[in-house]
Amino acid sequence: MAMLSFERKYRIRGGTLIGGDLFDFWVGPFYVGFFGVTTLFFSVLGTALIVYGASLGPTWNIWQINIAPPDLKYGLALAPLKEGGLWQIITFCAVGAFSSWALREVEICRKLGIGYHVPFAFSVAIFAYVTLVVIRPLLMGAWGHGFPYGILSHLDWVSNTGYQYLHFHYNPAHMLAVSFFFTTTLALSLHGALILSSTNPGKGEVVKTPEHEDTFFRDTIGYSIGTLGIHRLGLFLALSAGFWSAVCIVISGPFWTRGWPEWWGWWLNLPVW
Ligand code: BCL
Ligand code: BCL
Ligand code: BPH
Ligand code: UQ8
Repeated sequence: MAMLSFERKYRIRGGTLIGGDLFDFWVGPFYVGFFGVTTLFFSVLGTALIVYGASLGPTWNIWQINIAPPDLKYGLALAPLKEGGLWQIITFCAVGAFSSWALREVEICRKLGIGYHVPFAFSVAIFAYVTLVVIRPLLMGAWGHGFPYGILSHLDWVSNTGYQYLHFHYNPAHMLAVSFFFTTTLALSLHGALILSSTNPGKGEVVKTPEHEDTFFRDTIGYSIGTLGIHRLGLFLALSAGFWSAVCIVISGPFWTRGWPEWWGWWLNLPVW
């Protein structure tokens, strides 16, 4: 693949965390690196095992394919391949692939001399996934508490797990997570719209400045958080959404085993009513 002139400037040696120069090269647009190789290894193996699991039946219907975790009776032990063992190996591959992907991002940041913000943010998503399939099952004593790998079956798991706690909306950490997801979308819609409004003018008009952007919000709501500030806020909102999601599920079971509506008893029991 032909290189753009700026790519020649940034495609420099070094910055690797492991392996020195060994995998320090690009294939087409992709940086490889040691962690590119491990990403590819875990991704191909994990995906192949999903396809193998599907081939065991009962269906090739893409919506219905399901790789279930082991029965609860296996606890934290390894299960036979066809009774959840596949799910266990796929989970291992998935954690390996996602962590490798994050570390490959770190190496790319080091080469470019930029901050680690993106891999840090991705690690919050990985943390949410690991909470679902490793931390919570460990705390509850069985791999069977992880979610099944299937397009529809994982939705069944969410619904069933929700109703197990009678009314998941009453989970206070779930409330925070949901509110942060909504706020993130509000912030991105304002930001996307504001940037386009000033930098994508009609034919014959000039591009406006950050002053215009600030002024729009001062005129509208009396305050502008600023051009750097909105990115800090956006990152904070998105990571809070992911973080409180992990919290809301890890406390369901290991910390609170009854219905979530009951948790609000502390409020009703305040001596002030
Ligand atoms: Mg889910 C929906 C993947 C965890 C609740 N979920 C989806 C679908 C997609 C998916 C099939 C759209 C997601 C999306 O746009 O995301 N979910 C998915 C993955 C994980 C996961 C890969 C994971 O942790 C590894 N989901 C969970 C956990 C619940 C959960 C257990 C809380 C987060 N998910 C729900 C609910 C819904 C989904 C509720 C839906 O309504 C929706 C759906 O339509 O389901 C049928 C944003 C990300 C992107 C836009 C980036 C692109 C991601 C692509 C689309 C992912 C493809 C996954 C592919 C089919 C998986 C196989 C990988 C191969 C083997 C390599
Ligand atoms: Mg709820 C969880 C919103 C109703 C039961 N619920 C969540 C949270 C989120 C949410 C706060 C999921 C986001 C998340 O964890 O992302 N719920 C939500 C909303 C409503 C709602 C807005 C609503 O009513 C308007 N929930 C209900 C009802 C219950 C209920 C009341 C069911 C009856 N809800 C549950 C349960 C759970 C949630 C149970 C959870 O477990 C879940 C949660 O908090 O999980 C932590 C985090 C993101 C991830 C886990 C994705 C990780 C992605 C990984 C790292 C990368 C994947 C790569 C992929 C494979 C690559 C594909 C290949 C490429 C495309 C090439
Ligand atoms: O590269 C990226 O983006 C382009 C990284 C990424 C990120 C990043 C990246 O830098 C960041 C900052 C985030 N995600 C952030 C977040 C949010 C909060 C912090 C959070 C809401 C979120 N990501 C969510 C999600 C979801 C949801 C909601 O479900 C999905 C599906 C994703 N993120 C997906 C992705 C990918 C597009 C990308 C990314 N987020 C990471 C790509 C990657 O890791 O590639 C290496 C791995 C593979 C190519 C395949 C691995 C295959 C496995 C071995 C087998 C499959 C197992 C799986 C468990 C089966 C699941 C079946 C489902 C039907 C349930
Ligand atoms: C055939 C093959 C794969 C060979 C590989 C060869 C090899 C040995 C490679 C090793 C390295 C390796 C492991 C490569 C893996 C290659 C694979 C499999 C890649 C998968 C890629 C992947 C995960 C794709 C998912 C794409 C997707 C659906 C993303 C969803 C997120 C969204 C919505 C992205 C679209 C917008 C975008 C591009 C944003 C980026 C961006 C941001 C955020 C920004 O702020 C900004 O402004 C400053 C930009 O402009 C500069 C942006 O572009």
